[in-house]
This record gives sequence, C-alpha cells and structure tokens, in this order.
Amino acid sequence: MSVLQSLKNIIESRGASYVILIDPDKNNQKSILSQVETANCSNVDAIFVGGSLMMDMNYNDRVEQIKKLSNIPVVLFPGGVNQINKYFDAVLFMSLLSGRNPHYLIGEQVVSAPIINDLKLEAIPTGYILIEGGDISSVEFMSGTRPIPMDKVDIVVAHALAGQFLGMKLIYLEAGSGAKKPVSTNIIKQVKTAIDIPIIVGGGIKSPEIAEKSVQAGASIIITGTIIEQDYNCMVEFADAIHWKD
Ligand code: 1GP
Repeated sequence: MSVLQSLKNIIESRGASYVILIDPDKNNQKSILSQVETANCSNVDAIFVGGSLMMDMNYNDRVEQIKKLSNIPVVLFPGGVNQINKYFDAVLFMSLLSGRNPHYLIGEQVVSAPIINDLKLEAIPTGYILIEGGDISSVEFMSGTRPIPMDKVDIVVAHALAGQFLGMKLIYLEAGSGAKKPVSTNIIKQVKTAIDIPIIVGGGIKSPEIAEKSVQAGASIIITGTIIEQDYNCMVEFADAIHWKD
C-alpha cells in the first residue's frame, strides 16, 4: 500500500494522523536514533525527515539509520533536491505555492523528478503554503519568498484551492519550524471548508492542546519537530490528542 493511502486510512480510522519531523543535521546526531525508537512505541504514524540545510556529508548515512530502525514510514520532507536518496519510502513532492520564486514552484521539481523516478520513490504531490508565524522562518529565508500574513485568510484559502485544482493530494499549512504562532484555527477551518483533500499543519505546535484544537478545526495530519527534540516522551501525549477516534 502507498504511504499516502496508509496515511489516509489512519485519518479515516483514528480521526487524524500524527507525524514527527526529524532534522538529520549533525547537531542532532546523538538524538536521532532515540527519537526513532521513541516514535516506534508512541503511536506515531510516520516520520518526516528534512531540514533547510545539510551541514555535513553524513546526511545519507543518518537517513539510512533512521530507515533501518523505524517501524513506520519514513518520508522525505525536502529542503532541496540534494536530500533525495534511496532510503525513503516516499517523498513529499512539494511546490511552494505561497511564494513567487519559480525555483521552488517548479525548478527543484524538474531537477528532482528524474531522480525520484529512477529510485522508484513514491511522490506525494503536496501544495506547501507558508504562513507568517511571528518570526522570519528558515523556509522564508532560504526560499527567498514571503509568507502569507496570518490575518489574510482569504489569500491562504485561495492558495489551497489553487493547489487542489492543480491536482495536489495534500495541502501543507506551514508556520515555520519553531514558529512563535502556529497556524490559526481560523485559517484551518476556512481552508477545511474550501477544499476536500487532507490538510497538514505544522510549525510552532508546542503542546497536545494546540494539536487537538488544530485537528478539531480540520487538520488531518499534525507535524511536530522542535518540541520532540526537546522531550521525546511527549510524543505519546501528542498521539493521544490527535487520534481522537481511538
Ligand atoms: C516545520 O512544520 C514543521 O517544517 C515543524 O515545525 O519544528 O515548530 O514543530 P516545529
């Protein structure tokens, strides 16, 4: 079964899906495997792996280790084409819809498509929408694109609709890693009303309560990265809050 289908099945049966984000940067070298071990026994549904930069040459080795240890799907959440390798079960094939930088709208995708094809990786078409989370995010800086202001709800909705009409299978509402403000429940509600493909929400989700409210508003997949780097044990509480049908 495809990774996308397995996530959809979980959304259907458990109400929503919980995914952790691991940044395989050298700073996290020591903690990566503990994070995977904890995820294996904490009702986490998948691991997204990615980061804005690779700061050394051991990235591929770390991804291999993550894949070997993980009992759940390992999906690339790409910061760039150089992060693709054979160890992933799937790749979020993202277009940064909120930006107007052609390189991240279609340039990276053209470069990466033949490699993904050659590796026979599952590509999950994903519309990526960056929303202003209270600080300049790594995505904003690295992509040279401006986020949509949090109060411009109609603009976010229009981008999400455009993504759906372009054939995206998922819409990712991103406030940026470590965001001061997560994506508002108002935005999630309005996007949920407008589109019928699953909504991923991430960035600045620091508590199970925020995760639960985001799911109640219409999020189908919740991503946490920064908070679980600080405390692996909170994965169980996040999973409980997100899997509301259990
Ligand atoms: C970033 O949405 C993810 O791309 C996760 O954000 O690190 O703030 O959990 P956090």
